[in-house]
Amino acid sequence: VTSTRRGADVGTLVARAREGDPRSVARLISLVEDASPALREVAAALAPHTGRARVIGLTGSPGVGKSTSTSMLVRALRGQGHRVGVLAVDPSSPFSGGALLGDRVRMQDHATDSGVFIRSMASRGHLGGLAAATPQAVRVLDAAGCDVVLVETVGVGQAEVEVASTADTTLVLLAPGMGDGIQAAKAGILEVADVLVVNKADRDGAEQTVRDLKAMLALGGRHSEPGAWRPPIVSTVASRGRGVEELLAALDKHARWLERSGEGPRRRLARAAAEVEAIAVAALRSRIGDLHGSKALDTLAAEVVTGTLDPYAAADQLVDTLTT
Ligand SMILES: Nc1nc2c(ncn2[C@@H]2O[C@H](COP(=O)(O)OP(=O)(O)O)[C@@H](O)[C@H]2O)c(=O)[nH]1
Ligand SMILES: [Mg+2]
Repeated sequence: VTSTRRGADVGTLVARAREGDPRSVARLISLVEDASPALREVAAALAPHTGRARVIGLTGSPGVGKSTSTSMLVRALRGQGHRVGVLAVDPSSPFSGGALLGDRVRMQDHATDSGVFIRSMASRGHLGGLAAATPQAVRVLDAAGCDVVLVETVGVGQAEVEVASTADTTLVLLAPGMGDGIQAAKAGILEVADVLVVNKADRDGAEQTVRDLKAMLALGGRHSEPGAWRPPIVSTVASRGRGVEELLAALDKHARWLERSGEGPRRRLARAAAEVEAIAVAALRSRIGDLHGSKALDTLAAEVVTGTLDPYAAADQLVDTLTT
């Protein structure tokens, strides 16, 4: 048994996490986030207890209201009796404690609620970064008995694609007057959206944003294929809890569609495959790292220099030595 830095062994931590002990949950997330030497043992101990949580991703530009919406959803889901986990994945702004979600006061309600786990993820040098650490953290929350895990990710670059590959259902948030509709289309985030949320519906231009989105959805893409899910557009005022019923209804509808269409199991399979692939590629990369400057590589390089070997054949030989 690998002991973790602060004493308790992995088996004990997982057992305590499953009883809902927040400190053990936090400790396990730190272990997977730091890619601790105990990572493999943690992953093995969690595996039998995972696969039940529903993962909902929230993505969108900074300031659109992801954290406020997350808080709104936490409250509503707690009201339905669900245990909820929250992961805020934002490499640009590491949060701490009570400041995690936008609305400090409201989150303090959640802070004393044992049915809610909230954690911010920073890329603490994890092999493969946040993309690799996030699914492991989701597993911890899943094993800890969370019925729903909300993953908030800032929508820049590849982040929205990553959250989509982690989530069962992806919410894409937009707000009026941010030029978001057009940006969304450009970035292709409409393609990853299962539910489109126009937040800040109390602001001018919200109806126009909804119309823009409808027009863009009508243009085609994967949503227009036969039998495809057509993402509903839900208007919310997250700061006042408005629209939460409609949002929950849209989430429920999508959950039912995922099961009925077989897309749910397909997504989970694709997610696991991507996870295994990423870990395998990282392992191969680290082996190649070991080879850098090694005799095997130098010998092959010398043959390429003299023309005895072409670089493709040399690479094939190198790959063979790595995988056998
Ligand atoms: N007017 C208005 N402001 C909102 C609404 N939702 C969130 N906000 C405010 O928008 C700001 C950014 O919200 P936040 O949830 O931190 O955005 P995030 O960066 O996407 O997580 C905060 O000041 C919120 O109080 C809304 O529906 N209407
Ligand atoms: Mg936020």
